Amino acid sequence: MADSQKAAQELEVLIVGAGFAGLQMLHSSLQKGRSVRLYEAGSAVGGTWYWNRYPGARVDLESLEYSFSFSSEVEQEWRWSERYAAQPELQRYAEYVTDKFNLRPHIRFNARIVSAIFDEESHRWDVTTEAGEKVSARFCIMATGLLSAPNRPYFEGAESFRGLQVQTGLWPKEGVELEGKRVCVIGTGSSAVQCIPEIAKVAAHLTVFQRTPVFAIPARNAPMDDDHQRRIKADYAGLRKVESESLAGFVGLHFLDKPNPTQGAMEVSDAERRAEYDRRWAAGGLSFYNAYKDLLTDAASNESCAEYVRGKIRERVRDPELAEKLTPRTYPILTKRLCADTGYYETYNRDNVRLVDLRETGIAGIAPDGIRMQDGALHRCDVIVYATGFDALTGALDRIDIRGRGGETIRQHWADGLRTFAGLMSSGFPNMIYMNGPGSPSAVFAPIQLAEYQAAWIERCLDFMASHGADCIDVTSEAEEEWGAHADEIGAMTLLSRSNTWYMGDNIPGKPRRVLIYMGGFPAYRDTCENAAANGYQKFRLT
Ligand code: N01
Repeated sequence: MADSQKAAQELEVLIVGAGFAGLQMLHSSLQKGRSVRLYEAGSAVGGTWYWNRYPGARVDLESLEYSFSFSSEVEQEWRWSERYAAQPELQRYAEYVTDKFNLRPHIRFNARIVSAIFDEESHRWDVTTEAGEKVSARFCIMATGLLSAPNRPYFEGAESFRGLQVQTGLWPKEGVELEGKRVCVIGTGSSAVQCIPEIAKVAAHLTVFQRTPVFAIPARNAPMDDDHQRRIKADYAGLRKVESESLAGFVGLHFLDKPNPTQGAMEVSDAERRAEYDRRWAAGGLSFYNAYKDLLTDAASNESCAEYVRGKIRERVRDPELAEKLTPRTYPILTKRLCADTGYYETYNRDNVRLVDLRETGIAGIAPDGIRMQDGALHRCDVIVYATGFDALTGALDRIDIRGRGGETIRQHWADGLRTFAGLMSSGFPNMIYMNGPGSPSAVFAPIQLAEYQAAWIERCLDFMASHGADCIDVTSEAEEEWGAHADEIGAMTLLSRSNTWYMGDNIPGKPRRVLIYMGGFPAYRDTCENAAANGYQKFRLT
């Protein structure tokens, strides 16, 4: 290989993933003048919003909050058309940011990374794409997404199905013909809650297979009010400051006066509590998380909220028996990610929609013409939609053959449960840094804001290394242990473990159960990261 070609394949920074986190990292690395390239498995930018094109896909945080804050020009220039942007608009936004900062020449599309092997001599990562391209990088920044490794359970006979089988998280770019079709949807998580009402509108018949009912709150999406948008833009910095001091990174724009709750739900009178829930129900969206400070830690407080939402389900579904089947009773509200819905429960009032409760009879397998149940029933269909979720947080990383010191794979490293320091690095995997990674607050904090913070942290770290003549950074196993124990302790103070959820790894057979997200809130997380960097990165080994 000619020297110039070789140089082109030797990067300082290699980024994996062109979602919002990867784009942010690419932009900041370029600004620093680093030799950097981003590898993306898809053919365009957008990450989650590139892959999840199912009908009804839209963000569940308000777009004015779920957006980049690093550039006030971007904040002012981009006009959101709806309160919660839909997938196409979010992808356009990602494209706009990519072009505005001229990121495209630095991205390799259709280039899925399949392996990353650490060379202990050179302190570099040898990285290979699916097509066999090899590249060497000093640092690997894994912006691979927290919900990007789709989980598709296998049902016996699936290959015999004569119709079409699709997954919400890998929705075909060319779209799926659903008009007049008989459709089965498996799963009732956030993806299902969004696509079920849309599919029901066009399909001849829709059958939904529910294993666990969910709590959903009306999103109350609407065209963006221009005055509202103008008001927010007039003091975006103020909003971002409030967000960054909040536990969740978003406040809900109806609740700017109360970004962090100070009271417990049972500290107020029944009437006051009811009024607060009514206010949040009317405003729509996920602000229930912020209604009281103890909804995720106190069973009685949690139950007051759960019972409020159960009452609403009874109001929304006409048939009381059906309403009961759709009502969650076996786990605390908010411990599974709350869904923001648009007409989800009402969809079950339609004549062309049927709910199959898998607690009554399970799926036996897939026949050529539909889904066969253990009680012998056959649900005929033309299309099966798997809305069955993701191997969350760790899946996008451990599906890559990542080998650190001594050839240990990341899968081996996590065999008995997740091990990271602050969701940033794992011990024995030097110079590899995760964004929105497992063990960070990613799934319970605004992911764009977290990525912005992490990108800045990474840049400072790389600058520090350069100015101290270090080319290798590894987190100590003590720091990793300490963080894991702390995250477990905080997790155990919540009701999270009373629920089977991807937050705990429960949805993937064989995945070790350990809290995969940091529940201590962003301000505490940021302090940890800042302290770790203070005094010469004492929690790390620099060589
Ligand atoms: O996945 P999920 P998702 N047989 O894991 C069921 C974000 N998101 O893609 O609960 C039958 O929540 C499973 O049943 P159970 C958001 O953070 C956001 O919907 O395990 N059923 C469940 O009902 C969300 O939390 C938006 O008993 C099976 C469903 O499939 C996260 O992504 C939109 C099954 C999976 O639900 C994941 O949501 C979409 C089986 N073998 C997603 N296996 C926004 O609104 C699984 N299920 C922005």
